[in-house]
Amino acid sequence: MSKHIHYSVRMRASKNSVHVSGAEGIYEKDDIINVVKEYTERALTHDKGKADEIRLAVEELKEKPRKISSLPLCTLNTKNTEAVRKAVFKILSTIGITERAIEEAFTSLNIGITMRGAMLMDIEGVRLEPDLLRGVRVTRMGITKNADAVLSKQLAKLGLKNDTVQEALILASKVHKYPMVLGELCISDDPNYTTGYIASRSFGYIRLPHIKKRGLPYGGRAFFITGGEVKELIKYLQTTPVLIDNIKPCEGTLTLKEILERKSHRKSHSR
Ligand code: WAQ
Ligand code: MG
Repeated sequence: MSKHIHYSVRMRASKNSVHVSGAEGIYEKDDIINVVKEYTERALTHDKGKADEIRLAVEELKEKPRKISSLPLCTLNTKNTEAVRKAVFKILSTIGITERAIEEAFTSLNIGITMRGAMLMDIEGVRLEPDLLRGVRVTRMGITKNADAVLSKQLAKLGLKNDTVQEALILASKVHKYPMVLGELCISDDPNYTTGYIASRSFGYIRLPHIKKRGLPYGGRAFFITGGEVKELIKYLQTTPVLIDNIKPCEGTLTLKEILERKSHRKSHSR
């Protein structure tokens, strides 16, 4: 099985030159035709309007995808943007990200400009990505059929059966496999999608309901980075193929206290 050649399949759709939808994954040859069909259908029936241009890329991967587990997932019981801010400061500061950096990330994500990729920020809030307008795009990630079935089932149990959660979890799981990445803050650019997340290796993927007010058409991602070679990190994010083949637990809603206690447990176990 593992000797099979893998392919990266990516789709980007736009209408009047404005991005409307995108999707990507890593697949074996026999699945390519169905995936291309599925992605094309998705682009033609998107909420933001029918695409007038669909770009598809199918590329043989020269490198064998690295197999990883997903981050564990849970949802914080936040009721409004203020509660989200408080929780984000609390959680991210326990993993060494300064308040200044967190403040900087929130400010940059609320200016109203949507970047194509993510900001890279050191723990003091200094931006490290070479192209400050575009950011860094994470690509070449996917999930195996088996893991996808397990994840869909777990998310369905939580009432979370949607592509948005699944795709964000796959992306974050790739990103946080890289030791230089300490944490992440993400806000969707979809005006109707008001749940964001923070992610880190120690806390996993924490969904944050009400991270933004409904109607705001912008969002973004900030990756908080600690010492190391930024060029190598960018290369990993953009080109190293990563395939999720194992799903860590997906849980329901937790309080901030429960989440913070959990980290200290994990830490003491791993010592
Ligand atoms: N690499 C880096 N940054 C990206 C990428 C990528 N592949 N895709 C999107 N971004 C940046 C870009 O600035 C977008 O504007 C921003 O992130 C948000 O992207 O569990 O849908 O695709 O319910 O709008 C969170 C799900 C959904 C929370 C996030 O992001 C949950 C989402 P979107
Ligand atoms: Mg979006």
